[in-house]
Amino acid sequence: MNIKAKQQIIELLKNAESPLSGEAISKHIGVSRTMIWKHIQSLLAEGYEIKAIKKKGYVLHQISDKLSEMKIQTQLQTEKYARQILVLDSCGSTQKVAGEVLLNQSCDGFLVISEEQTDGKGRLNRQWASTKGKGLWMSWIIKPAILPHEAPPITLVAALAVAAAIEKVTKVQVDIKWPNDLLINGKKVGGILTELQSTPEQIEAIIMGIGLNVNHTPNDFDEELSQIATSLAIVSEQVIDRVYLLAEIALELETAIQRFEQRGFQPFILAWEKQSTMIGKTVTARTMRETIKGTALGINEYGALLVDTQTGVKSLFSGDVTLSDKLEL
Ligand code: BT5
Repeated sequence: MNIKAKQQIIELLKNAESPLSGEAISKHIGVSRTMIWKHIQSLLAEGYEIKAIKKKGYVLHQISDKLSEMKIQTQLQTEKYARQILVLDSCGSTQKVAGEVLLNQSCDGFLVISEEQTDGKGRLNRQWASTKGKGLWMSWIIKPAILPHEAPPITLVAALAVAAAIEKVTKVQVDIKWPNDLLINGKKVGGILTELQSTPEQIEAIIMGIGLNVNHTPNDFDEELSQIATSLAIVSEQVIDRVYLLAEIALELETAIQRFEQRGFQPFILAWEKQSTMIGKTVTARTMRETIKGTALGINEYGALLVDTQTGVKSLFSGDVTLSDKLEL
């Protein structure tokens, strides 16, 4: 359906001081009254509260917070990212849906986003809680011009980009925890799950899942999660416009990944280390093979975490790291 016409209808209704008839709207934007009616039905389905007052016309009662392609497209400043979008009301996992999208088309910057996930995933098949209408649960299909062995730091690049967007929108400082967590005040506000589809020679696609707790109130988390998780609304004490935040994430992500393709991870190292409060602290790191304790020194050009242990400096390529005196996240 014509996105521009729907935007025009919303703008007209927003600025109107009295009800606007279908005929008046039709004259303003130059489409038939039947089409106006169809557009209004579609806006209602997107969650806008538009009332039809008999013999007078339409009134907009409430702008909807529901995600829609129209709203997202209106705010985007990107070249490629999120220019193709699939917006879902509910799905198991956006990662899975993105994988299916990839089978049919292979577009760089394609976004799958859902109001709710019934089977959201973290790393190693852990569960990711994805409450309806409260967060940004999304998967980006990215086709970077890099070699497979250059891919691992892309998660850290994305974490920096998402942190920058959050800070711009909420003015709250974000801490990034190696390798894929976004924390605020020591609690997890978001996580990133990077899945690579690759042959030894070339990357076919990266499906980058980003989950962000946005407008949750404390009651939206179950008891266990409420100990370790928070949302942007809780920490900033305001309701966040999810579409605005998404548009900022898209822009930061597109810019950062372009830079990563051109110059590798080196230009991100200092910024990453500055954004992470863990550097210089005593940490416990659990990998598939071992648990080590030591001082987090920083990261290297491959995105590995460098930990100074009693037996020398170790580079970690995957795993979970916690401050030695903190709760597990
Ligand atoms: C992550 O895994 O942090 C990656 C999360 C990625 C989620 C996105 S949402 C869109 C896309 N589609 C998906 O199906 N997934 C991606 P990990 O580091 O393994 O952390 C998982 C752990 O975080 C869980 O074991 C919980 O302890 C905790 N957790 C689960 N849900 C959470 C939430 N909503 N907020 C904060 N922490 C959560």
